[in-house]
Amino acid sequence: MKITVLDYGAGNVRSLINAVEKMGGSIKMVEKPEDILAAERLIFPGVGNYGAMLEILHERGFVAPLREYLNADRPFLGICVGMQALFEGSEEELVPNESIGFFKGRVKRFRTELSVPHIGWNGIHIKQDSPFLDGVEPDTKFYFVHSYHVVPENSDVILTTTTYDYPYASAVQQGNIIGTQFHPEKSGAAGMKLLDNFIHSDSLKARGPADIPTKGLSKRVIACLDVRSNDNGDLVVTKGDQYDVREAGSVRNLGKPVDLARKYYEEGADEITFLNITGFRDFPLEDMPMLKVLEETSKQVFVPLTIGGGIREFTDAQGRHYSSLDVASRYFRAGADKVSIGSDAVYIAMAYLESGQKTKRSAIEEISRVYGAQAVVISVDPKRAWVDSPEDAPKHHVVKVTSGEKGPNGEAYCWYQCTVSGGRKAMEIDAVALAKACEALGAGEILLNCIDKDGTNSGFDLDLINAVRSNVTIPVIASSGAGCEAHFSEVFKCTKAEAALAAGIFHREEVPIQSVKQHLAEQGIEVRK
Ligand code: 1PR
Repeated sequence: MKITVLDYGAGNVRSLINAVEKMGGSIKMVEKPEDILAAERLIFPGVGNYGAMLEILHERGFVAPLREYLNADRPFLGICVGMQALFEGSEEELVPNESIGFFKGRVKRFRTELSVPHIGWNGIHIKQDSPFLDGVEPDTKFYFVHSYHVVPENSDVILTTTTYDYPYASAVQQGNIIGTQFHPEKSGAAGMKLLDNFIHSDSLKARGPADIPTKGLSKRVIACLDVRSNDNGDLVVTKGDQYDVREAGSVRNLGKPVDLARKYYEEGADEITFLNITGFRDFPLEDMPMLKVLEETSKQVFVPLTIGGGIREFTDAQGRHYSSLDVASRYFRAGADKVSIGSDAVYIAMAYLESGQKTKRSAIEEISRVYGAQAVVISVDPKRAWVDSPEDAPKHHVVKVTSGEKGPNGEAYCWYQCTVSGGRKAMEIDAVALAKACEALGAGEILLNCIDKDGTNSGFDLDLINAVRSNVTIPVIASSGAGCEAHFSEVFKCTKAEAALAAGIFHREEVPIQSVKQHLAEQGIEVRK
């Protein structure tokens, strides 16, 4: 079956193409308006900003043929913003452009105390018996990443609801027109089954109402691959102890990036993060192997992929300037769903805090504006700066260390000093101030490392995680220090972190991902099985 894909240039379409091809579909990309009406089955994947999406659809003359295609009730799957586009308008942006308006209703921002964006694996309560959902087991979870959701006027079009503080419509269907807020192409085997159904079912029409409830949002378990060239010039997964990746003078080699990413996907990792740890000094677009790694990984791994390292503006030896948006765009096209900004975020936040002005031109602001907040992760690399009391560091967020650990002179308090360039340079900003500033500038998630804990197997830094998580409303990924299954339940019970990331224990095969998940489930913590 030929599947036509409407790509308006935002986000990671490569993963969808790879997923459709894996399920036996052949791809035709929409190049001109006529291609829409010529489609047999049309998929409209959308990521990013609603207003930017609509502007491009209008500019390229796609709105009229899309309306005609939809009104003819021909097979259509809109994903995320590609579903939202079918409604009459969005709170995300008061855009001058008219929306498609196939479904009555609007797109609204989450109104909740929970962190927004809603990121992670969540259940779907099935409301229509649709061939599109055939084969979905009870309690199956799908991958969501969004700050806005649709509110249909007619509840009969709701295909599924999902609960994030309150239930909302997470998929809609009318006739052959289907929209999902979640990403089938990022939802592992369960999502692949839905794409298979869309591609191959003779009829997509729902057979009638249904009422199959489900469970809620999972805590995420993320596998992290620190990648760099070793001394022979091979790109390897490495791992440091407190950021020192050399052993007996050589860079530790723990495996090949694509092979390890696939292994962790198959073992049940909810996301994969690649950190190009020398990206701060090597311009990543010259470091083509990293783009290749993503391209190859996205053919085999159908959960979200984050890439970090070297996301910043750059002028090459020939004088050609690349904005941070150019760099990020290359990564998204290669298969990344999110980019993670480390060093540059520190410089951006410090400049913002000093001037009080948003320039709109920083990497955080630009990438977030074009690709959406959910695509911008801030990787924070703090280390403890010990003090005797909060008065000793009045400009910083000081915490009392509750683990019993003490500074070199018996200090019981510390603040978390941010670093740049892979931990090499300490800066005059603390992790809480950095996280708050980056949230204000449009970041969607915090990846919270801790140099003191990294590679120590001694557990996550709960004080740091609590300090940051209680000062932002975006999700926080706890990182650094995982040494056993119990450290994961501890971080989820003692903090409000939405996800926990580990590297060393997975690479050294000390703790399999499945036993982390099993342990969490036994402890009553919701996980994707
Ligand atoms: O500054 O934007 O170019 O980004 C560089 C990125 O590379 C940052 O995200 C930074 O965290 C990362 N990085 C730089 N140097 C190192 C290093 O180790 N020498 N890796 C490094 C940091 C990432 C952690 C690690 C956890 C879990 N490591 O996420 O994976 O601490 O480890 P564990 O479970 O083994 O304890 P830029």
